[in-house]
Amino acid sequence: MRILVPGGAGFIGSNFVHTLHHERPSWEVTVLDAMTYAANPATVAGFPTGTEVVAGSITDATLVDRLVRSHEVVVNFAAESHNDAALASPEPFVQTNVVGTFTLLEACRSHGARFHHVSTDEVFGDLPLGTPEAFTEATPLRPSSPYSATKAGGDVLVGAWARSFGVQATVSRCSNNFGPFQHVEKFIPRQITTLLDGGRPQVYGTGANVRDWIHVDDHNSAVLALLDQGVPGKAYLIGARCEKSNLDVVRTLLELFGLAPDFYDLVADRPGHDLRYAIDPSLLEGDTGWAPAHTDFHSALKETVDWYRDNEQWWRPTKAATEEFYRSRA
Ligand code: NAD
Ligand code: TDX
Repeated sequence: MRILVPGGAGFIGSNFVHTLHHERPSWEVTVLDAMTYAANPATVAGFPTGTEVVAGSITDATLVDRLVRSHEVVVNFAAESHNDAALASPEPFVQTNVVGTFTLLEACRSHGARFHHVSTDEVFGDLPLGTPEAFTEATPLRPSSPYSATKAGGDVLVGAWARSFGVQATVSRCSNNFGPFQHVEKFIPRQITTLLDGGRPQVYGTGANVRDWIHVDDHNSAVLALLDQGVPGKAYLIGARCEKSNLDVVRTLLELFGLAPDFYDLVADRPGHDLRYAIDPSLLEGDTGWAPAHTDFHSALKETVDWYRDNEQWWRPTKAATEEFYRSRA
């Protein structure tokens, strides 16, 4: 099997490359990645021997067509992925998340490739705080941010290409991921690396916003299950039933660092900040038998802290520019 992994140099895609190496050792893996600021050359340097890496954009129709022609399966992780970056400059999000998805779909249509598109629960907008309500496959798309609107745009293209053109395509919408190789702009790695530098975590608003956390390896095991068992034309939710407020997460980190529970700063809120995400993963569990392996959030978070402590050479080159981005927006 030859598999093309657009976005394979980013956080979730690079972990997927390692998952493939362990779970599907005979598969030939090609990564296509534009190597934006979000990709780390050290991630690529650590890929298993035999992984082919092509530098290029999913918006480049000629390149994408040539690559898809020689692969049976495409799993797309390529995206502009950061909400705060989309608020500062939305144009690349439209290009990559909408036009790039279109470009991949057209190539899959031409060459009959199986397509799996990795998306996010943020396409549903948000839920109220303090209710038991959760997103299901029946929840309507109601994106509230520039990032999630462009992800929803890509998702609906996939559904239309499956129905109208018969492309063998599935979509998965996952909750917030954490684990190794995540860019320090994101909430958990930002706070871990700030704490490693002796600084105080920076929490937006009151810290009451809730995210539903999943370890990146559990996300990727679900993607593999859907590649095998997903029904073309369907969109599935992936989540591990692990809702936490941002303050809960920060307090767990402070405990892991042996610091006082009030060692953090409340800072200006994100404009339009979604209140709460929560996933009901029953359909995925029922259809595929998938279950998450990292069910103890505290110990999975500790392992993630240890990874950043042990891999400073991986994140250090991006830390100062990331904090400068946040300072410039304050
Ligand atoms: P990331 O920003 O870490 O990685 C994205 C990768 O895509 C980077 O390597 C980047 O260089 C590459 N890329 C960007 N534009 C490209 C282009 N035009 N052509 C080719 N490559 C390009 O993001 P991530 O966190 O790994 O997210 C991957 C996917 O998973 C995204 O679609 C995101 O919406 C989705 N997702 C992420 C999370 C999360 O918590 N991180 C949760 C649910 C869904
Ligand atoms: O410094 C911070 N302080 C803070 O309070 C940062 C960076 C974030 N936050 C808050 C905002 C969110 O409520 O933490 C929460 C998580 O923030 P992000 O890591 O930026 O993630 P989020 O906006 O929830 O989106 C993430 O999950 C869904 C990914 O970045 C998306 O790619 C994915 O689709």
